Amino acid sequence: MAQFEEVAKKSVLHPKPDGLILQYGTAGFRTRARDLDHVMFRMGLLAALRSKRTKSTIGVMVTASHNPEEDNGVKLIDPLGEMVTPAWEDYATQLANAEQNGLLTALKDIIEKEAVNMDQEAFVVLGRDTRPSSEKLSQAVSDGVASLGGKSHDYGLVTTPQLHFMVCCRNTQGQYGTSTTEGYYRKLAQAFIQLTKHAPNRTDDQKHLKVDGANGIGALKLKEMESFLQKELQISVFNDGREGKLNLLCGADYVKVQQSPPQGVQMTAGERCCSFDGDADRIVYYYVDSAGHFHLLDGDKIATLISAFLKEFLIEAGLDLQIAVVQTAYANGSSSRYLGETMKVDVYCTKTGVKHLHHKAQEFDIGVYFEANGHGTVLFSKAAERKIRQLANDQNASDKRRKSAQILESTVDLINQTVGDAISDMLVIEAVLALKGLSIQQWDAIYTDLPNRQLKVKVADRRVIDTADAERRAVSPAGLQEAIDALVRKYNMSRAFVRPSGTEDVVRVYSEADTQGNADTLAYEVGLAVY
Ligand code: 16G
Ligand code: ZN
Repeated sequence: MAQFEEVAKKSVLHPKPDGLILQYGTAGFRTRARDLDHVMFRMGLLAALRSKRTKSTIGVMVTASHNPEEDNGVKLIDPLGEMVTPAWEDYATQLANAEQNGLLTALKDIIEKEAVNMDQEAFVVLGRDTRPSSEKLSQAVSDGVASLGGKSHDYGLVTTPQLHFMVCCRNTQGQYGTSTTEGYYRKLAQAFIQLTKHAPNRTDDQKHLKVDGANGIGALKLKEMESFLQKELQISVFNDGREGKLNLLCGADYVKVQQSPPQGVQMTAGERCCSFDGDADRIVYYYVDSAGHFHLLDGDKIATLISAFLKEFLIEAGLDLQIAVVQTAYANGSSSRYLGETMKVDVYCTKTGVKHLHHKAQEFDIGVYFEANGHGTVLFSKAAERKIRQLANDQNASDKRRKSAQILESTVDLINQTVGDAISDMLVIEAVLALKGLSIQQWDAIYTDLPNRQLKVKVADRRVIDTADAERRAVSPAGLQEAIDALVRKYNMSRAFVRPSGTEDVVRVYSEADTQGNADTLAYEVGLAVY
């Protein structure tokens, strides 16, 4: 077939280094940029097949998120803006690892297994982060799409969540929004302005926010968005990429893991600051107090703030909708306890990785999901959304109920339901703080984090570690969990677990305990037990 001839011809221009094996991991392929050209071409092929199979637009994002600038990566986005379905992750791995002379066989194998109609058209949208390698790699993706006769549209520099948004808009005939960056800014800004009308007396301090852009795409996009916000939020962007290196000593991952402020942000006591990661799908907040102590408000604090807000207005509106919070093993024990015992919402734990949380959150009327690292969003079921919108427009309802429903409706519009989104989450948080009249210190004081520590350990083969119970227990190698249990028993209010990373060749260790010293020692000891 002519199509396959074209693939054969073009693939020679994107050769696979012999013997290189890569895995479609937690969030796609991720490794040194120089090893990725063939993967990109092949992901173009796969995206074209997925598009034919689903008769929908598929997204391909070129980014390595919070990884160092020298790395890159790629992930596929399914029709409704969600992560590509697991069976296709396996195809991605097979296709990426086929040696050059086995590529067509691997491709035909997928076509056969999925009964892909090759006469169907394919349409793929592309996006990329600001890494120097991203443009060329993105070109390799579109070569792949074209060699199967597919068409593509390149959005160029966009945040990961913006591309998810575009895919969803395109496949829902514009119901979710307009599939341009301007459409995205307009939708979010309108919802934000609508929402903050319910907090008419915001001071200049409350309207001002400092953002660490991790020297990445988020900084660029925030500047583009500024005018749409009509001064309702005044953002000072630091680490905007003009000088510093992407993710180096800054960004959400750095701040969360180091538990210290990023370089390059001038902070004064009590001021609200936040950090995005390299592709702007994560956010954490923080401040320094008057004694100079650093306070981090991570994904768990964000989940608590947002779910408390939603719950309050659901009650005010008299809407009987079930709300649940989904977390991972990394969630601070204090947060899970507060959510369950004080706020009385259902709390669930899943494996690390957005797709797992997202999937679980879909089971509820309203599913709030956040990883402690700051990746998360809120999902509203179709029925929940319909009830909220109906009440918001119901002239027979009491003013109080209608107004509460209007607040919920604007919140729905402000949230990027396709995936965690630093820009959207930031606007939600800013609006909630404004409506509730909370300072960042008051938000922080809702509950107190247990001191905790994260470490990574290099081992010969991280795959020997197998986990169960949402990664909270190690089932192999034999004896490891017993060793961890014995260590944990030595400390008060303690907990620890290990898991193989899905994005780096390391084992991650997490601990928490009554004091920082104990959490540190426990993590260190568990690290030794793994080694
Ligand atoms: C990826 C995941 C993130 C997860 C992290 C864990 C997505 C979009 N991103 O960045 O959710 O927290 O991996 O990395 O799923 P690790 O497996 O190396 O600890
Ligand atoms: Zn990211």
